[in-house]
Amino acid sequence: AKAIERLDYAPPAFWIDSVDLTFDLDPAKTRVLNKMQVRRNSAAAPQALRLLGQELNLARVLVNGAGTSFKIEGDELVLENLPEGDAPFALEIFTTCAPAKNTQLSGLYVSQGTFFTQCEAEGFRRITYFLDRPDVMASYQVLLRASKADYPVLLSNGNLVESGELDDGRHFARWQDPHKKPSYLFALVAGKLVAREQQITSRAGNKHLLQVWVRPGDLGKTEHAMNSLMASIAWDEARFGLTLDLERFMIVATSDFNMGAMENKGLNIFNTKYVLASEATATDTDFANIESVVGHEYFHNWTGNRVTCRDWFQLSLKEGLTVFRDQEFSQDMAGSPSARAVKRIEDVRVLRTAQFPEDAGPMAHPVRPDSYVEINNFYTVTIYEKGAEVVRMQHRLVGREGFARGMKLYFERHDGQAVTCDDFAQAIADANPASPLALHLEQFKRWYSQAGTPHVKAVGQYDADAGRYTLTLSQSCAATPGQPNKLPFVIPVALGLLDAQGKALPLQLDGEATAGSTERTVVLTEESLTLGFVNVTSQPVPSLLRGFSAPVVLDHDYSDTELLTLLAHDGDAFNRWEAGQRLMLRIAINAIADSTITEGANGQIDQNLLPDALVQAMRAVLRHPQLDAAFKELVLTLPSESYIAEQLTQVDPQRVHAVREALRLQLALSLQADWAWAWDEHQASGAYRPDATSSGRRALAGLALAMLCLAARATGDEVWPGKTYQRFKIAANMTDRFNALSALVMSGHELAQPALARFHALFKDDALVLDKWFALQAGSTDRGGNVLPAVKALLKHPDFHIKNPNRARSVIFSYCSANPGAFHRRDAAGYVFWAERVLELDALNPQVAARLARALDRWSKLAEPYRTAAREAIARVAAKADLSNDVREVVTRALA
Ligand code: DPP
Ligand code: ZN
Repeated sequence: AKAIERLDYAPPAFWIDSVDLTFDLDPAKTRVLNKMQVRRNSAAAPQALRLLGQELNLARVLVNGAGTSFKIEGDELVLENLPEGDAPFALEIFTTCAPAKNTQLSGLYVSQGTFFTQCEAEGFRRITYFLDRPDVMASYQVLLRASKADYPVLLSNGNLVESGELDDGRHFARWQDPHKKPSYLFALVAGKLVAREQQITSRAGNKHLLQVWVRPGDLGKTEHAMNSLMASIAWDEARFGLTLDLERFMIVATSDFNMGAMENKGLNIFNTKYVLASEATATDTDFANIESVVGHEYFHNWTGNRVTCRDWFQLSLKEGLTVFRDQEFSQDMAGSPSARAVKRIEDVRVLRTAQFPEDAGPMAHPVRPDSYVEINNFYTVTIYEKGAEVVRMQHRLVGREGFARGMKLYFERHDGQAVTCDDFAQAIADANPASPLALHLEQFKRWYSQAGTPHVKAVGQYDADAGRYTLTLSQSCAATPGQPNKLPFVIPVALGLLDAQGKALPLQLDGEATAGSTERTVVLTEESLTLGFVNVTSQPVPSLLRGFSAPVVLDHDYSDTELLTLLAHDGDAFNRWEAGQRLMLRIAINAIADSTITEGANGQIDQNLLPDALVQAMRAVLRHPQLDAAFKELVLTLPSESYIAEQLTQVDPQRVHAVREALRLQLALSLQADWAWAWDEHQASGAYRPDATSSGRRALAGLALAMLCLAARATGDEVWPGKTYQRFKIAANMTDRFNALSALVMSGHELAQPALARFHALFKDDALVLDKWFALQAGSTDRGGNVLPAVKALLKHPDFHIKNPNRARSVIFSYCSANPGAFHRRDAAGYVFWAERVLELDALNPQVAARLARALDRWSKLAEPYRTAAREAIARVAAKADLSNDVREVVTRALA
């Protein structure tokens, strides 16, 4: 398949004003009658109408009620003999499809006896022939007909206008969407479902019906999703003045779903993972994710649905903005400044462990890509998370109120339109004409067009006699595929200065009459910028890139003492955490390179690597009387193996694993008494609540237990594993239970086996909990290569189903993508396993297969023998003749 280029965009040659769809739903053969009102786009040159369709059986095409000639060219239905002029004409197309055979889960498919659709990005063409592109927006009317006994609930977008009985035990429902929409937002659901309902009245006084539809046994797990939906609606009204524009808003959950969830107009379809929760079956993280994903999809109703994308290159227009909005929502829900900082740290951790590697690898692409073969491959952390950072920088450059003004202008200008990333930035800038964003708008847009993670190098120089501190910031960005040279970015750098005692210093730049506040944001636009701070009475410690004010790597030659000062005192919680991470990262990197530090026969390093001062500093954080538990848990967690690996030019994954494990063991052993204290101190009292404070306490207690079990493994102590097993058995909620199970499994204690067996027996009927059970084992700490055989055994488990994406991810992705220490084996068996699974999945579900294919993105950074073996495995996949476009694009880029 050939690449699609952004610059080739042309408006559609025809518009489709309305669509009237009739479905006769049958798993084996569903009949779809599609009646459209079509007219020529008078602005485009006269040409044939080319409708897209995939895996459809075409039975009939009528133009204004009469037969017409047509051609099929690949995926296109080509109509040449259409009425002249730009008057609308009726086009009727009758096709059938086979939902039961649809294992790709794109288009119309069946999951556990219920029909679902997934149309983003290009699934609608698997339902009927259409101009399946986001800039064609139509009014939809949908008639659903099906067996009433098998499919008692019939749902589609918008309002239910009519329903009733038909002959032969069938029934029907007619739905009408009051809003025009692109085809990717179409949805239907038909099956045996029940709903939790809620009537609400908006601030504006409008009444709405909210529904969360699930399988009958799951109704008891929908309260949190409903609460999250109500909170989302209230938040968007309060923060952005955006109200719900529908009488009815529905969420439906399915177990078989490629993504997390989908924002279909008025009929969001969700992966059950992001709907169902009870304290007995869902962890605090699950609760937080549900809140965030429900918010995300709801916020799309404006940012994505009311204003949509002109073409798929603009995907981040809706995704980056909507991730920014869901991040802000979660922060506002978390409440306190420190809980907000915890959320920010978690978001940055995702960006740095997943997006930075993407930006440095073969799949690197700008936030607004220039070219793709398969758009499904571009639902990436770059489009989503980096896209959100690009919006966040705009927010910073115009301020909170300015950003709200910009959003208002964006909707005034573009409501009902399909627009571009440029249109968004323009609206934010135009609403804030004096802002640094408006001043540097064209240059700022390089964040959309240039791939790669910029580095900002900071060099400070203190002149004691003059009381002057000079700080030079300079930027650079490495080449990425297709982009050898980068031009300077607009980089907001929030900063402060601390004295040696950790006190924040008032900031006064050269030429300023008086000192201002202790924090400011400077904007780096040139290759370098020199700042002169005056009246600085002692050597300062700079706190740079506060709150992670730009998605860059900050290089500064901090001394250990400076970092310890920041860790102990920085008023910016993000940088306080960051100082600890830098200290531990530095130790890890030095140890990895140090050939005198050797691994024993068991692959372990038996030596202390952390200096005493750092252990003491970690203890001080752990025991700190004021810091939040959630923050402590983040500080006391070492940088991940993948993040450490990204700092190296050549990666020996086993070495990285061994060093990180040695660091973890040292923290476990040297802080044993402190971990025991932390465990005792953070026991919950009262009813379970998933709020930020209580979940932070559980997270720290969970880390403590993991460390105590790890230490016990080294000392032979049986008390803590015993206590952990006890906690596992009697835990009152899934978070505590799973943390205890995980502590036993990850420390490799023999009690892990009975605990796993017991857990399986308890939850064998709950698919989402079984996913955790599978994922924990596939993600377990490798000891002498024991994880791969365990993973292979899990694939043979009666509860393993490769066609179910959640289950496939829980085993295969947890091993290949999330467990580097177990996956990168010297014998290459992990890579062989990977190649087999990519091919196996590709025959069933190319989207999921292509995600897995990316597990070896960073192969060229690997040391030998991994590098050659990984490349061979990729080449083996690439050699397969009939690969999907999805996987083909990933492996081709990887080998380029
Ligand atoms: N369902 C995906 C999301 O909400 C794609 N739109 O991000
Ligand atoms: Zn989204």
